[in-house]
Amino acid sequence: KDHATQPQDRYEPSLDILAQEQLEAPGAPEGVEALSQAEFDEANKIYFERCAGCHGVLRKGATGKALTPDLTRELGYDYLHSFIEYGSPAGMPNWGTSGQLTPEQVDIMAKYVMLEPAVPPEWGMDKMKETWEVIVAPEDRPTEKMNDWDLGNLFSVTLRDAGQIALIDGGSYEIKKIIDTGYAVHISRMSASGRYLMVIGRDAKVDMIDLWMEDPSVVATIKVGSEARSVETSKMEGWEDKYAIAGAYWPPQYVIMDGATLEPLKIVSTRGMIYDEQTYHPEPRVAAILGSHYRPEFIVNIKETGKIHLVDYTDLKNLKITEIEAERFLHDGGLDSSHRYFITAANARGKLVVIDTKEGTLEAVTDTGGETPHPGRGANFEHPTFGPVWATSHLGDDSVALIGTDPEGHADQAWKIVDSFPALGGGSLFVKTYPGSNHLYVDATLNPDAEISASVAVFDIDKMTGDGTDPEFTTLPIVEWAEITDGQPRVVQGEFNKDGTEVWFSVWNGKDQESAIVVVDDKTLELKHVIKDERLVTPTGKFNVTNTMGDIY
Ligand code: DHE
Repeated sequence: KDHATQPQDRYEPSLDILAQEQLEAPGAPEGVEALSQAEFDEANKIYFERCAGCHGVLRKGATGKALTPDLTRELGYDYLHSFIEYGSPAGMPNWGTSGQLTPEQVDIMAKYVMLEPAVPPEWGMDKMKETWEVIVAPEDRPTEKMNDWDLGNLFSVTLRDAGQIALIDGGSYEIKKIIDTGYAVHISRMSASGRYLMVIGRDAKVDMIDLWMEDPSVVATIKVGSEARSVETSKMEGWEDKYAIAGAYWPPQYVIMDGATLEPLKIVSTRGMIYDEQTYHPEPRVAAILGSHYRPEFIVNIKETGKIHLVDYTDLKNLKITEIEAERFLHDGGLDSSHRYFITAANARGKLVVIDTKEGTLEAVTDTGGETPHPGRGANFEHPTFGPVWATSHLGDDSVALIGTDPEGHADQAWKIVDSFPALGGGSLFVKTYPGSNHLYVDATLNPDAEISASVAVFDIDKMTGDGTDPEFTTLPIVEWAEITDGQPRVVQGEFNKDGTEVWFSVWNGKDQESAIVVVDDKTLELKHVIKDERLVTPTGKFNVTNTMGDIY
């Protein structure tokens, strides 16, 4: 099927934290103009915030072209200047003509890319140990739950630009506590027992919160690099809460930590060969990480080399890593309903990669037929025609694709795209449903149209015929329900409560504007509640303790 591709806001990793690093200006050989330290500092900041996501910290190329001095000096100042000024149809933004960079900034950026790249510092065991702090030692922590909180129905909500999380009670909607975490905090994950909440900031700071304390607080913290996006814990039976793992964008590495103290135990660099070309890549970033339920392993997505590591944590001294050739630009993903298969997007390649976590092998690589799949953890449900499926929406077009996930009962459809149909528009980030729910929710957070990014599409699962006709959807006016009129709030990431009766959406506005969380009744699709509070600054991801602990989505 053809799907309308849509313009969308850019959604590439930006390396905000590296932009704060003070790096020394390199000298320039004859024929290349040097920059003053002040110009170099400004150029570095612009480069890490706007360019490094596509071109790489070391400028070796990723989704954007390589910009190493051997290439850029060949191209010359005039060529580079007009490329930065006007952009290209291949995806380079028109930084100059759009007014995002001033003429002076375009000038220094053209000169900057002709200089040697500035290399941010490494972050080995020495630095990890320096930043590691056990605030409450395990022996001083409670041996049972000391508060009257309904932990199973607690939500950890990312307050992105505040560098905090809000712990919100799923029954009363009361904000129980706000906790300071890392900068531009990104995701929360639960330990297998439901006791420890792990939160990671983009500054690679991991905070471990003990939910059993009378007043749940951070009990251990560490900085695992200078830029990061993912954290996870060991989920295998017999290994619950034993280990934690965090993956970094810079330096490109992941670290296994003690699950009770966050003591760093083993750092693995991801630098190495790209899976298909088998050429060296100096900065393969770590994207999604998942704790396997079938083996004592962490499943680690390595973006630029297109490899998935299955890291066996039973013996860290004799570490066994299964390295799977998958596809380049691995990003996010989740498990199927049986928890046996990990399905993940190689987003810039338009593909889904399926790993059999029981056998430890690659099961399939499938084209979604859409532009830039972005599933979050995906959504599992029983399709009336195709049986168990897993859904993803797309950033680059309006399509929702369903992949068959039942190789035993529906072998013909396993790991094939069985249906694809339009939702509200491009710029979608997350899909959501719940076991037993009849609804599939699809957001359109980054759609340029304010009305679309303010709404959510809902499909009736029992009306999906699978006969080629596109299922109809209902549009929920989430921002209108929140009664917020200033700014351009975007609706992002549905998350269910513990028993699957309500789904919560964030209304994500500017830092100085009002935001909210809108709670929808899953049966009636009616507004149930709006959570508003001046402490709810830029709420984005929401992680229900039970659902996050058990990978229910
Ligand atoms: Fe995320 C998950 C990376 C921007 C909200 N995001 C992830 C994961 C990765 C990632 C690798 C998977 C983690 C895992 O499962 O272990 N995100 C990135 C980026 O590189 C990117 C594109 C740009 C950047 O510079 O950070 C980016 N992400 C965003 C946002 O702008 C979002 C919408 C708002 C925010 O809070 O920053 C955002 N990302 C999320 C959320 C999840 C996530 C809510 C977890 C979804 C879930 O259901 O588990």
